[in-house]
Amino acid sequence: MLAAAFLSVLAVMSWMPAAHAEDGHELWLRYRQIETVQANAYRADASQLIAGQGTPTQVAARDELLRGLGGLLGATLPASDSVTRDGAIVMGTAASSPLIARLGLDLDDVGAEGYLIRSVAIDGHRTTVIAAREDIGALYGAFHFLRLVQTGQSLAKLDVRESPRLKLRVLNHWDNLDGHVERGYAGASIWDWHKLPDYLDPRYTEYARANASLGINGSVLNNVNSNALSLTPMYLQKAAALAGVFRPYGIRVFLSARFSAPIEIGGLKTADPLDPEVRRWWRAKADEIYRIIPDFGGLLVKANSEGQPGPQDYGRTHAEGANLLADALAPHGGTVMWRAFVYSDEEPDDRAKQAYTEFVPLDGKFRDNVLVQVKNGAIDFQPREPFHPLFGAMPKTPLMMEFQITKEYLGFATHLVYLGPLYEETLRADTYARGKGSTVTKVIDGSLDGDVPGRSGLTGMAGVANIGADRNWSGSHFDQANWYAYGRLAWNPDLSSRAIAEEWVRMTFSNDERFVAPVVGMMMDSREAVVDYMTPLGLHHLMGRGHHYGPMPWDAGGPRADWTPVYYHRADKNGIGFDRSATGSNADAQYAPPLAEQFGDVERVPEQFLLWFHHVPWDHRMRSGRPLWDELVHRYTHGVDEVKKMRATWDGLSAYVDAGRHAQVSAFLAIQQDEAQWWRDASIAYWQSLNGLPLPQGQAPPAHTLGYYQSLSFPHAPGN
Ligand code: GCW
Repeated sequence: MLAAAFLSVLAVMSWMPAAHAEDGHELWLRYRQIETVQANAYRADASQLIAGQGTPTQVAARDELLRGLGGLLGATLPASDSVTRDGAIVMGTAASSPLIARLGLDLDDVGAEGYLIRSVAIDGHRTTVIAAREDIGALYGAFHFLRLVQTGQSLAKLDVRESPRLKLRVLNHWDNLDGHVERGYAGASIWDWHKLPDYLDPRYTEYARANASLGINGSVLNNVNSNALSLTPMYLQKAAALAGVFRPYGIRVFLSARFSAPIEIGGLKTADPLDPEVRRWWRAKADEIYRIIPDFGGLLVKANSEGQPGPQDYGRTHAEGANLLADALAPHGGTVMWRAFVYSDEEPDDRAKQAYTEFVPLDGKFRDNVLVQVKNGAIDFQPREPFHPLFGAMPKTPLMMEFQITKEYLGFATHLVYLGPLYEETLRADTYARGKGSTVTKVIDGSLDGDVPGRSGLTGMAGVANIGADRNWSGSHFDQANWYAYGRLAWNPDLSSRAIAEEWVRMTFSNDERFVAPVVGMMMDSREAVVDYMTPLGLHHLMGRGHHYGPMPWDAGGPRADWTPVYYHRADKNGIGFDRSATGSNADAQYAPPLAEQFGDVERVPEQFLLWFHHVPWDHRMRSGRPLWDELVHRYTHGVDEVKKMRATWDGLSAYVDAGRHAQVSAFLAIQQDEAQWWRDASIAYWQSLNGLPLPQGQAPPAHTLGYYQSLSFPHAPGN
């Protein structure tokens, strides 16, 4: 029987057509049939499935294994109640599976979301057990097991024990109720608010599956620049419908709250956090939300930042504002994620300093169910920033990391930039807050200060989503890798970005080593390339005003100085860079002493942050021996050359990718090359207009005059 099935599979495979064009919709969960010899080997370790279907989550886990293994191995996995042959897979919890209960596995310390995957013998048969304490752990284990097959790993002698390091692993959607996505480059919002709650687009389930495959367990549905309407009954019903779709996949729904909602939708005269009416209003609102969405996750708030209302409008602090909402949510177990992305509307202090200045004095003043959500750097998701000085500076307050997955400042959807190395660089940065080894990861996972008396055990990571209605979800095939890397790092911040890239490439494209190695290489080099062609050596915030598309280092004027590039580069005929040392804004003093000293010393600062922390003359001697000006030009050119290399690499790989995806990536790389050249040339033309210096030997002049670059305008650039 088996042999016959095997032969028929071979027969099917022999006339399988060559790779069809794919549109990327299936993400990393493609489950395409793997090569025959390997599939046969796997079939010996995946010969039957014993798994419950008593709850929606159990059904999801079981369906995923059947779908995944069915696709990968090209054969339907028989489902059964008992282990009758070698290669059985038993999945579940002690409650859902008598077999797992019987094994008495030690599941005590895997937690509610963790799992074990073990090779064991059951009734004399080689068996793989995917066991968890809760159904959701088994679902996560199912995805892990599939990943092993998708990435070509052995299933013999498995001994995996996994649990997430962070409790909240959430996506922040900057999606407006009208379907526009702020900083979205993948089309409109996937939430069809108008048709919700009655019509549930199948995409919602696909979204939930994809996120669950990474362990993402929360979704903030609406933009932090929020509309109070999202808290009205009509929109809560719509959010509840999404919560219902996500629930089996372990994903809870959160909403961004507008601080002035009591006025706008509550008819009150004030939103003062200490006003008894306002407190009553929020408590009633929380009760109402939980009546509609019983497992609602909580509220995310952007307050007193970029014109958003907040507690400071009433002379109150961020802590008083956060605690207002925290008190309302606490009886229901909800969490407040209060953003630290703030900079004063009036005070012209160095913008890099303002979050620290406002938040450090509030350490210890937040309720237990508040997380302060801090962007990775102090300015704004630039291609490279030093880690935010708040990390390590608020030992009594759990801080949550906010990464940006959408590439607002990194070339939108058309530049191939893998963000894994950016995330990893931040997470591994040493804050020196409690001596050497006080990494940002230890700050956010609570291991650095978790034992500070009175501190809550909340931990979390947020990623600003790059998801939209485009068929490929993220606007480009390679941008899917950034969603993937974010999710994997939120589960385990110690994973290496290279290992994650490799996993993703294998699952998304091919296990062929001739493809995997060069593509992983491209991805790993891509982040440094974008730093070089856009903002080398610590330069930052030099992009077009408002839409943030393309270079505009000359831009000045307008409502606020700290929205303009000239504020950040401070270049003139003598030099360039923002002096954040003791002779300047002294922002470096916000870091722990050993780092503050290093950053503040122009001789010791890492060169990648030179112009972030120092204003130096154009002939400042670099470690390469070149003067700064030559080094800058060299870096710009190097960035462009890296893109040319990526193009050449990708062009040579068409044999390993379906034509559809290959062609789109090729076209986007061509756009990236043009735009990298544009960034280089426009930047060089502008700096030369200030410093009057000649180009170093062998460096090509900009293709156009400065006037040409300055004449370009993009009123309809996306995401604005
Ligand atoms: O990155 C900047 C963006 C704004 C965004 C803001 C924030 C949601 O340009 O579009 O607003 O940061 O993070 O609040």
